[in-house]
Amino acid sequence: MYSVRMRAERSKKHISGAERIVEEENISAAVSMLAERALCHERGKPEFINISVEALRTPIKSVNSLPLILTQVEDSKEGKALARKLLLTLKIPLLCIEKALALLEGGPADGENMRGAVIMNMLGERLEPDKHRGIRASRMDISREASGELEHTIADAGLMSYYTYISEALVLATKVSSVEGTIAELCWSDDPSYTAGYVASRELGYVRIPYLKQKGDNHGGRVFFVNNIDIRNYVHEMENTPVLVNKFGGLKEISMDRI
Ligand code: WAQ
Ligand code: MG
Repeated sequence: MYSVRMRAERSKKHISGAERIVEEENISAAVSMLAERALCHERGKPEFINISVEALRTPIKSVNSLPLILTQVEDSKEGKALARKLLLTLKIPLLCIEKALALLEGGPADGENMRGAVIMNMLGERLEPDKHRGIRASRMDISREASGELEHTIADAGLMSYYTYISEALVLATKVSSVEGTIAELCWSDDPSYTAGYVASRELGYVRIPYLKQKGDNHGGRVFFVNNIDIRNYVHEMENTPVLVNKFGGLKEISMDRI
């Protein structure tokens, strides 16, 4: 199997990134699909596109996706209130939660978006070695069967127009939560038209929140909340261990009296 990865930049600023894990005969289709993605992004035309293809030499971890939990909120204020509650339920200290929200609101790389994620410990300290780039979860994908199951569920929920966003984010969050030491992840998109985000964790699943920012806001990002990690091992596993989602974890409801 091969890892095919794309990232696009303009004026040294991150525009988009995406990746697949494919068999040899599907490499060229994946490359052209990713090139197309890079060229038609709402954040702008890239001046630099990097697409890499690499044979995977480590065994692929096959996992079930996190369960998907759909929530409804009126606006980003309500969305953030829900995200705070979920993170508190997961025992993330309020100080860390507020710091993470403020970072994503203002652009965690000195006012710009990062290419990767912030790693935050339970003291609110940022552990990612490069505060501009951040850490990228990488080498992950979803099998055709699992994406078929996910597609059914998303279609039934009337969310088909967001399918690519949801599928890619669910795969990423599943990989992130599978790395030992991750307690939770907070994310919202940096695409100005896309207001949705999520709080993901092994304990509660992928809780999708339709509004975490206002339309038109081009800030976004990810924070991985961690406890007791060795940063080098953590980053190594996040970037390198190949993960394939082979089964969709299903649509779940969350009992709101827990949060
Ligand atoms: N690893 C770590 N951080 C990443 C990665 C990665 N592979 N890819 C993106 N990021 C960070 C980076 O800082 C981006 O600026 C930020 O996340 C947002 O990336 O409807 O679209 O690709 O359920 O814009 C979530 C909601 C959508 C989906 C997330 O993220 C839904 C999204 P984007
Ligand atoms: Mg984006």
